[in-house]
Amino acid sequence: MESPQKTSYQPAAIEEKWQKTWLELGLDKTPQDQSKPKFYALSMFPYPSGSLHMGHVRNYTITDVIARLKRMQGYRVLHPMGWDAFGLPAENAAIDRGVPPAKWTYQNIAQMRQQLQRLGLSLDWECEVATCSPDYYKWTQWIFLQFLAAGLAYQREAAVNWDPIDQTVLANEQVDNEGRSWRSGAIVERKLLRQWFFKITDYAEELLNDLDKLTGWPERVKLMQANWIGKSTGAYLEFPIVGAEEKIGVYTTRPDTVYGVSYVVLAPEHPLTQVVTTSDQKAAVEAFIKEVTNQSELERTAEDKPKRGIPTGGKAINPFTGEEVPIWIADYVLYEYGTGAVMGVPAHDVRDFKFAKEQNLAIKVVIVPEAGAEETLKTAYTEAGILVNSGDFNGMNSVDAKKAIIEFAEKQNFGKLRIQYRLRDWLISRQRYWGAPIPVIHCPNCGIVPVPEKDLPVQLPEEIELSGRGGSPLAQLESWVNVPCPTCGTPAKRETDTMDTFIDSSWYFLRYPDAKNEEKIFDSNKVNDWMPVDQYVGGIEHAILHLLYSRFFTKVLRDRGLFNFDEPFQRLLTQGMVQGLTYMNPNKGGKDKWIPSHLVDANNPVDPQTGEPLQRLYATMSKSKGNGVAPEDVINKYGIDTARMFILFKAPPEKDLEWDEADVEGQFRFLNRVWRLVTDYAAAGVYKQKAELDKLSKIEKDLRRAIHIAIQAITEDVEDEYQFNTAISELMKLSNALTDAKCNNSPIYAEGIQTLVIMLAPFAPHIADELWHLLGNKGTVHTQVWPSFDPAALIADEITLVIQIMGKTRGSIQVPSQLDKAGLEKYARESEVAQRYIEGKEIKKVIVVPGKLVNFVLG
Ligand code: ANZ
Ligand code: ZN
Repeated sequence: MESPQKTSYQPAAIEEKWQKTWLELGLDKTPQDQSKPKFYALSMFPYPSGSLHMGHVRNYTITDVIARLKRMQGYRVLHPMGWDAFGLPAENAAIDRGVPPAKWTYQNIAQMRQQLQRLGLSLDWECEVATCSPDYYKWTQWIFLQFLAAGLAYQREAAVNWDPIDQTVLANEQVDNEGRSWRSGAIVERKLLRQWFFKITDYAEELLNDLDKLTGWPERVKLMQANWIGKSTGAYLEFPIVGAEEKIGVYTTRPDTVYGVSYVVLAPEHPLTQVVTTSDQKAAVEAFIKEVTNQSELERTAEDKPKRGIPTGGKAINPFTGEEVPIWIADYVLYEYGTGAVMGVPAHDVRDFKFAKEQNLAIKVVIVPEAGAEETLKTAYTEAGILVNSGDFNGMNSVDAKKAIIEFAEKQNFGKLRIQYRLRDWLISRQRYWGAPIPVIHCPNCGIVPVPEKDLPVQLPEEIELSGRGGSPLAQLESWVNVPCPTCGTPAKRETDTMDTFIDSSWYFLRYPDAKNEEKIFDSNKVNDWMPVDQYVGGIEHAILHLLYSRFFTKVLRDRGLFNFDEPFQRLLTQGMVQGLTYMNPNKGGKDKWIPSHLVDANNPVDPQTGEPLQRLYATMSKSKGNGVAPEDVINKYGIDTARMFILFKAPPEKDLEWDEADVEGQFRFLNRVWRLVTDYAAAGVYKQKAELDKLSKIEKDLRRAIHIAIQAITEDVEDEYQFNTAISELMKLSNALTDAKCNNSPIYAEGIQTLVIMLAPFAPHIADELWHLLGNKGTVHTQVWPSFDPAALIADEITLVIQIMGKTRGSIQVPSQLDKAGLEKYARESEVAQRYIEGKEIKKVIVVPGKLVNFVLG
């Protein structure tokens, strides 16, 4: 037998050797045979910014451990990677550097792919996708046409967030709470533009209801989605306008307060403002509208800001009371929500109360907490209660009154029940270059004409000048824009908007199972086979939009007959942030207060400029705080396996992780201990004989128990909840048990060493394979079957029994594990410990807790 020489642990050499071997063995290839159950392990694909950071490393390590584990547990695993490669940053960077976005992006991809490959992740690179590649966005465009055909894509004029620096439309979530652009920092303006939308509101109800199916999702994420969808149930009520044909429809969740209406408010954009405004108010109203339309939605609805409004001079009639009330317009009423008009009930709505106080409008109480309560108010009473001053509905409670009032309105034909969602249709068009062109042509005869499928993809022109200003770059390229209409041949124009990059990432997981297909978006059989994703891993920052859009796409494409499942992601793990040691100068303000850690002496943390002492804290690693740890530095120093072990051991996956060099060092030492343990054993000659279980010594039995307890505990830790930190603790315990065991020539010891190496494999894949090899095994440890435990081995021969006198612990004894209560009492009575206290005393009672203790109560 080969007797390996004793060597020290050399991570770099081992990594190179095994990564090469894995490639040769095709270990990471997606198996095509259907005999095994499938497991689809997916990390959220990265934006190719150019370099990998620690957050990526953590994300992909978690998914990789799961993928490796599932392979060993007998699954065929799909574990792919790709690039979310379209988007504004590439374009901006390209403008700064004069390099075309495509070139810049592909360079970044190449660089990051290399970094990823160095991590030894078990990814199948054959299904790699890049959303900016024509063979991918061809299908993004095809999906757009599916939406168009289904009536789920439409154009309309919309008040949009306009970034005056980047000259582009921003989504609401790209505007921060100060009303600034997330990229340029400019104060966002409002602008009316013709835009493309996807009708996600058609799926609001299903998107909400199906959250119940997502049992493998964190509750917190489901709640965030539910709130974003924001279902509310209320009433649509119509208020006739005095002196006009039209009626103002309002949406209210409190129809029970309708007798308290003292005014009606329209959003400034509401078309009826023209109708209701009297001539003497016209100039003032127009000035007000102009002012308001420049504000972002956030500015308009901010809690702390005074509500601004102006009377139109018009009057509306409360259909319940016949009373005439003034019609106002106000900034806090949003045109995009409900009907864009509100009935003002100051007594029972905080916002209306404030507004009425400021504008001197009537406040009429119609709800009281209980019958007979006083009817004066210092603030709005917004709870449910009993109706007063409400005609026939007096004395009813709010719940019944809502129903009765809606019924009455229905009968009288001026209102009905209405369900309303906060979710709006998804504005998908961007006036940008680096995205998938929207595949339609505008023809003067035919209107909007979809680009025929055979002409897809509509390629992005490469010979483009990017200035970074002045609307869509594509619109400036005449040769690209002007085309004959595909239907009638008349000179026509291409759509020059590109799609929101959230569209690219809403379906990439559907392409991976059949990434090379040139004929179709994918083979339905393959997608039905692999989908849904069994475990999705990524950042909590995608808890709302990316996940909601992906769910929406899945439902639409299902309804187009492309596959047969309802939800894309069975289980979701949102990993925590990686935090770095951060230095802050509390005397400095703004971004200057963060002192990059490479400028600070850890033993004496002072500001290098001023000498002031610095505060130490942990914060999410970022360039701006200068607190990042570069993955390559850690890997060069300790190796990939140590980095993985640290990441997995330091915190459970969903919790934040504080990067700590001492703990990294600790994991490095552990791997070195395992290295010594296994190589010492291997050097002594591997003992292959089978153990005779009925002839084991006590030492062997104890070791076997330790091995099987470890198998049980680790298997449970890595199942579903993915408690990798406790799994690694168990590996440490097993390693210690082997180090201490005085039976290293026993087959049980051999079993222990093998089991340790096999269970180490998903966590520290390179060292595990090297040790596996040094133990005289062929091939790779990663194709080994995950061990299962023998329940019989878990049972201890002896247990520790605590002896108590009058409830006080006095000592403990070892007793056989299989005793009944009487047997336990007998052993306890006869023990030296008990004898010391009970000799010559009267025993009034003996309490026996099987498996734990015996307590003597004395007289
Ligand atoms: C009258 C009323 C009386 C209201 C009362 C509340 C309390 P949710 O639950 O979020 O759907 N509202 C309706 N459309 C609006 C718009 N476009 N812009 C601003 N506010 C609007 O909120 C529904 C409530 O928000 C509606 O119920 C309406 O005010 C207001 F004691 O109507 B309520
Ligand atoms: Zn035409």
